Amino acid sequence: MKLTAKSVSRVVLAATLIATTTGGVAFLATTSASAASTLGASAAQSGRYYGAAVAAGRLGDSTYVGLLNREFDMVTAENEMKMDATEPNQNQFSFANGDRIVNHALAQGKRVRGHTLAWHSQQPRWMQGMEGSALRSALVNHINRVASYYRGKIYAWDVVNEAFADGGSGGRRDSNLQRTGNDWIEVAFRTARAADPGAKLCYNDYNTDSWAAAKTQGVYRMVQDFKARGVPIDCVGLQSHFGTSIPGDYQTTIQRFAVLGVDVQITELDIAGSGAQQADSYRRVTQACVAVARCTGITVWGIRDTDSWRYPGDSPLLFDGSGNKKPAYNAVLDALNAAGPTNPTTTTTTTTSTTTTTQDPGPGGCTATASLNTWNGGFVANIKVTAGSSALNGWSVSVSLPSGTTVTNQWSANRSGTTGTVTFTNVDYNGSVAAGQSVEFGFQATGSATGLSPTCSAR
Ligand code: 9MR
Repeated sequence: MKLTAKSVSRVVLAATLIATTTGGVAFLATTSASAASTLGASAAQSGRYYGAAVAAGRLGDSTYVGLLNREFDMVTAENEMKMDATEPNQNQFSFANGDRIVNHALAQGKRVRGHTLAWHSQQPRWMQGMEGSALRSALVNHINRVASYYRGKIYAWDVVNEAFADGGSGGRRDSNLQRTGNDWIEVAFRTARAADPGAKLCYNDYNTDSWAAAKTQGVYRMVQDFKARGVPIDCVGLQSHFGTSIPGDYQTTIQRFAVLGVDVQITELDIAGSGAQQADSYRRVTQACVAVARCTGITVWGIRDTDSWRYPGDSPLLFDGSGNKKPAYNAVLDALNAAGPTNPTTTTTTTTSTTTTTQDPGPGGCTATASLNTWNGGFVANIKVTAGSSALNGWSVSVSLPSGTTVTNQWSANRSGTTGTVTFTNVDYNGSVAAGQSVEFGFQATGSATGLSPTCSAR
């Protein structure tokens, strides 16, 4: 989205949206009645996060960094991890500015949302001129390299940003990426999953806040389709760049996406206005999120008004230019505290998967079950290893693969073999499993998963 008066007014007219992601595992509050005094701590009481977009160029500003360190527990790079920033020349990668933000966040115990692996905008010049299969390959390479580089450090990636058209069509936006074929989005998600299996994978867009909007419906149909076909998607980001009002059906939008089995995250929140009106709008957004278990966090798109992409036309954030709390800040804090301490409901994964239980876990034994995300030509298998009635001090899982199937990578396990019977064993941190407890590992393969049936034994 470009910063123009037109786009901001369009947001004012059209927007309402929220998004969240959940890990399914919430943080437990340590007290039941005390109100927390920072955004991050108050959100954590209900298992959520409160984040901000951060610019590397402001990390030398002590007021800015003071607010960041004190108030927020999730960080998004405002521009530094986009395609133009990370691959300025084809196959030459540049992570210095992204690293400044990621390293600051991790050193402060904060988590990071990755933004963004694929977008029609802010492409490097070399990519802008590409099309067809060359562009598709460049896209896959970009996602592979960037997501692999940051592997293990990212809570959730905005894998694809703003791929749907504005207006009433509910269809895709025209772009060089879209013209490589309608499957480009699912290819992007599968590539990201393989490169960083531990990150949640989100689709992120604006003006998808109102349930009544055609654009919202288009994104909803895509997520529904992805879930039905096992395309890996974990979350939907509602950017939520708002005018002074919030769509009346915003919570409905959040709820409807959540029911599809994805987390919802509010990813780029900012709201025009001032004083009590702005505070009320921020309160309503916060309340809409905390009302839905799978709305797992909120990120504001900047810290002080003067840091906002919308300044000076709007003063849409929670702190004024001097770093003072605005009425909107207090409204958000109160709404977050009113929500806690409760945990977002632990969620069940509803991917299109087959689960096969093998062997009975006797004393000293174990079971292995496989959940599959399959596509034409490959699959990801997540394997759950469960100890029987006594603890394990090491485990080994064998999988017989159909002819023509080849393992390409694995995580949280060692592997021997790539075809035929492939054996996975625990790594140093997941070999000890208490009686009845489980650990998980996974692998990706090309070929078919037909008949995949893991067997587990203790080592
Ligand atoms: O806030 C970002 C601004 O500094 C950049 O100039 C702009 C370039 O497109 O991107 C802004 O962030 C956008 C985000 O990456 C995607 N959603 C819309 C945001 C505001 O335009």
